[in-house]
Amino acid sequence: MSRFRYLRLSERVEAEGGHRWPVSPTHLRADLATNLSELYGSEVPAYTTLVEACEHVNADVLARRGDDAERLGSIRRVTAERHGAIRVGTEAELAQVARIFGACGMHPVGFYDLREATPPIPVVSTAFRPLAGGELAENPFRVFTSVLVVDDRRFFDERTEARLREFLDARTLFPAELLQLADLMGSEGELTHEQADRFLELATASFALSDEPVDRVWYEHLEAISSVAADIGGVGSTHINHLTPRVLDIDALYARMGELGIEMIDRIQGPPRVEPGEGVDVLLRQTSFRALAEPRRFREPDGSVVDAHLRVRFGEVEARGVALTPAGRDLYDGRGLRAFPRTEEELHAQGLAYYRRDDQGRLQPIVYEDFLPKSAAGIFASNLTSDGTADARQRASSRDAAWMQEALGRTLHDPYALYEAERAGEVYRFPPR
Ligand code: OOG
Ligand code: NI
Repeated sequence: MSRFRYLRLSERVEAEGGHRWPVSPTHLRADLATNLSELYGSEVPAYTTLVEACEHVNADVLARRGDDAERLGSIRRVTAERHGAIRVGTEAELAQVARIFGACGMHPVGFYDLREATPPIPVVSTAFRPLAGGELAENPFRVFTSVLVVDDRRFFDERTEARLREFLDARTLFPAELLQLADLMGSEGELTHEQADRFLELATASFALSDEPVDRVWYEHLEAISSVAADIGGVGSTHINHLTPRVLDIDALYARMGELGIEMIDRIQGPPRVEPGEGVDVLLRQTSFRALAEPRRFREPDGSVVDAHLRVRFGEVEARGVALTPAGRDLYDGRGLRAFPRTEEELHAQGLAYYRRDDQGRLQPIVYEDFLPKSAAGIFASNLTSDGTADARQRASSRDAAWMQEALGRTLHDPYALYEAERAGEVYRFPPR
């Protein structure tokens, strides 16, 4: 990790003329996103190529389409926009993640069950993100966060479950000082610069790829079941699995990455391309480059440590469209884009997508701020070394939004309630738990 140097707030403050205002959650979120981007770029060089290619494509789209290019977010927002993906093992770890991201004004939204994806993955997930339009405009950093379902018998037999629990309960992902600083932000609503620096240093380090040796036999046992399970339960720390920039024309980006010699998966996931004037971009489109072989150290049964490689982390890019209402989403899930009207006026009139009217009565789209992991299951699939093994005859363990909220120890927000409040121009209020 020697090449990585995290950005100190105090250095930036000096560059800004020496003001030392307290640090807000919004500020902390923007700085965490920047730091994680620096970190991930130092670990995965192709990520930096991807970010540069996105900036290039975005500049082209802006030059070509003018103001229209910014209807789904200002170029400032889109340039800084990232989503991360992390994976943890236990409810306790998930609750800690909620405290850390909570300090950055990122709250859990939505419940996703990846066990229903093809191939099935033994995790359930939520996404931590800002809730209000103004916060999203400032910096929309979001992190898709998955937790392993250790007691799902379709994946893990009793013995593996017991060993997983033992392994996971014995590890510490986040230092106590980081959690204390997170709670301080929670209660005070601000941190001093020194506290914020320390928070960023500890938080960023918690998501770095560790060079601690991985137990070969245990890792391979889990990998045969699911490589995501191995990535979570086979290693002693967590890390950013991918960090995804946003692009305004994902087809152009896909072509450009090919020209740069970076091998992409064979397609773009999500809704098909819509030509300008022939329809409306909805939800989320994503594509990725294949997982890279990264150096990792393994401990062999005889105790020796050897250098080897693992392919678990991949590069992903996304393009976002308008958010669909529940009716719009049902239509999309059932019949795809073919069934959709072609204009924003019609989408709005039929109650299929979320729009607001501006001062001049023009429709303004409300951006889709969430995820489509089932459509992105292709991204998982194309990056797994194997589909793993799941025995469909075994008992599934029940996991739902109520379970997730309990594990998080805080309100789990419903994405539709957030879009609805945004459309109505209301301030979204935290629902009682
Ligand atoms: C998360 C996969 C979901 C997306 O963009 O849909 C996701 C993971 O790989 O852990 O990031
Ligand atoms: Ni992703």
